[in-house]
Formats: sequence, C-alpha cells, structure tokens
Amino acid sequence: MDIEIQQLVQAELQRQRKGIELIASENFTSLEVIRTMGSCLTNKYAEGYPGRRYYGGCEVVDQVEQLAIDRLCSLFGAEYANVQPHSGAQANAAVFLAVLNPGDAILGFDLAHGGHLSHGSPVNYSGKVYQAHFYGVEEDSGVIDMDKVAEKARQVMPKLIICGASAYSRDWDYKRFREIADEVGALLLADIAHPAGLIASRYLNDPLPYCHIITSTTHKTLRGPRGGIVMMGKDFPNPWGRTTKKGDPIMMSSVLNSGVFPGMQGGPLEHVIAAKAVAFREAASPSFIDYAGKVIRNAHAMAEAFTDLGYKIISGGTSNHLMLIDLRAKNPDLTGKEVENALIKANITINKNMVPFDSRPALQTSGIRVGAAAITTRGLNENDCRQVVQWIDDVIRNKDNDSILAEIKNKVNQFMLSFPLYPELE
Ligand code: DSN
Repeated sequence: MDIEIQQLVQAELQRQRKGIELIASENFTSLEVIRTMGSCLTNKYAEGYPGRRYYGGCEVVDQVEQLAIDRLCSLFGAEYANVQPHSGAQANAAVFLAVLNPGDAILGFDLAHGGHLSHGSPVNYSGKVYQAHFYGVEEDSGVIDMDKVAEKARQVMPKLIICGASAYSRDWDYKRFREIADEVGALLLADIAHPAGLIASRYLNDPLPYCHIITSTTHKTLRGPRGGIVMMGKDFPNPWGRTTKKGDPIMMSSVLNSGVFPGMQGGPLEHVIAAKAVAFREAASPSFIDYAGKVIRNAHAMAEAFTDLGYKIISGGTSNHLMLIDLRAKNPDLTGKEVENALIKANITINKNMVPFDSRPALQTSGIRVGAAAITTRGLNENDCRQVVQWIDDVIRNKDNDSILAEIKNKVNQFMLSFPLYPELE
C-alpha cells in the first residue's frame, strides 16, 4: 500500500466530511460512482468509438460506452451524445475545433460577468485562436438584456454564439438566443455545466429544442465523476455543404465526434465513462429529481437569508443552485479574497468571484460565489441553510478574530457530524 498517498486520501476525506462545501461547481458523487472510477477499466486503450476502435479487446468497453451514451440520451431526450470529453473545457474546445476556423468570431458571456474561461477569455485558447466578443449583464438589474445580445450579434456577426455561465443565478432564454443565432447565421452552443442536473430534472428551461449543440460537465449539479459531454437534441447535416465521398451530406454527429477524437483527445477514459453511465442512471431516478428540487429550495433559502442580513445578491436572488454576492453593499472594504480565507478557518469553503463591473482584480474580487448542490447532497435542509448563512455572516463580522473563528469551526464540525459522508469508507 502507498501509505503516503493513502494518508492524503484519508486527510481529504476528513476535510470533506467535517466542512461545509459551498463551491458551486462541486458535489459529492455516490460511492458507486467513486468505485466505478477506481476499476480495471482504467487499463484499456479504446481510441475511436464503439464498434470502430483502433485497438483490439474493446468488446467490453464498447458496451460500457454505448450504455453511457444511451443513458445520457435518454436522460436529456437527446438524439446524439459523446461521452468522451475529459472535462467541460475540452468538450468546448472540441466543439470549437469542429465548427469554427481559426480567426472566426464568437460571442459568449463575459467572464467578468459570470461567464467561463473557455468561452473566449483572452487568457484561454478560445480567446487566442478565435476572435472573441462578449455580452454581459446590466449593471442595475444584474440580468442579461436579450435586446443587447441581439444588437451585439448584429455588430460582430459571430459564427458561434455561446450561452451558459459559471456564476449566473438566472435561467436562460434559449428560444430567444436561437432566434438571434438564426438572424445572424450562427450556430448556438449551450454550455450547461452548472445547471445540468437541474435541467435533467426539468426544473429549468430545456436548451435541447433550441440549441444546435450542448456541452456540459458531469460533476456539478449532475453529481457524476469529473468529466465532460457533448449532446445534440437532433442531429442535422453540416451547414457548410461538406459531403462524403459518395456525395451524402456529413452529419453534425460525425463532425462533433471527429472534433473530440481525433481532433482534441486521444484515448477515452473508459473508467470515467463507466462512472458517467452510473451517474446518468442515478440522475434519472425519482430520488435525484427530489434532490434537484431541494437544491433549488436550499439556494433560495440562502439567498433570502443573505438578503435579510444586508448582503446584495447579483440579480436580486437565484433561480438555480448558486448565487453571486457583491460584498460591497455590506462593507465597501471587504474583498472576496479575505472572506474566502476567513471562511476556510471555519471549515466553510466558498470561492472568491468577480462581480459584474468589479473594481477589484480577479485575485482580490469584491464578491463571493455560493452554491447549494453539495450541501444538499449531504442532507442539509432549508433551515440548516439559514444557519449556514448565519455562520458565514458571523465569520465575516469576526474575520480578524481567530478565537471566534475557531469557535465557529467547532460548531461547523459538530454540525456536520449529523450528515455522514461515505460512512462505508471507515
Ligand atoms: N471552474 C468551474 C467553476 O467553478 O465554475 C467551471 O469550470
């Protein structure tokens, strides 16, 4: 046994058990997902797709991958799915590679307003290879103004419009985005990494009827292993008139599959794909639908509690699992960085986050992002969530008093004992 690594794995398990996890992009998978990832499937090379591999001995992993594809299609009502992307960023990169040429214009949600690095940020490949343009939220409402998105699209004539975010607490008007995409001749991509589990459970708008392509991660609200996916509600012939040698139109499913492999990746991680299949089955269960409803109610309870304590939630509240809090309304001198650091001392984990029109840089920030997906998996209810918000406020008010922070930490640790995490791993 590798004692050094096992001790660190145990230390991380203890950290996860005793703390309050509020990072909006994290969750706790089932033990079955974890065990499936730790299986012998990790040994198998399987470049290609089920039935069309570049290696022998793929008869078992072919069945694993096909099951994952079928379960994902059934979960979202999709006609096409690719379960190979190693991450959400790689799923996006594969789609960009498949449908764009270097230098093409793209239009995404501004990272500084809650968007994602891989949607055209200048520090990411997507902003270096493509000509990136952005829409954002309104300063007064904190909400996207769709007329302004349309105006921007007409100005920059993007080849691809991207909707989806990392820190936006409102639902998306996919129908209107599609009208705008059609008007300017763009393809429409929805990156649903954050709300995927809430969309699968039908609590939020469904992008599949409107967006040409959908990407996601599998480990946030969807509660699976770390990884990415690509889907289409309906397959369609490529819009550039490309044909096969026989003269048939090449379908987008082929274009996207080629974007993932061999375009962006080599061998797929079949152990992770198997764990994705487990998670897709779980996400189709009544208990997951119940879970997703609780996530939304818990997030709502937290947003209300923060507001009652004088904090400003961007857009005035939340319709999903997360909220972005502008700390300046409470105290103009507070930074996200110092709040994140003080909360860590009380074993409460959030992340500092820029707020729209932030006056501070990304490593300081004036905001924090808080999500309810992981604590809901632990079993916290709305009352518990209000208590959590009270502790966050206690920490912020006493951020420089280490003995009070230690007292709060003890209360947090005691409290979390009531919500066992992986008791089988004792
Ligand atoms: N970094 C992830 C998040 O925290 O939202 C998105 O990839």
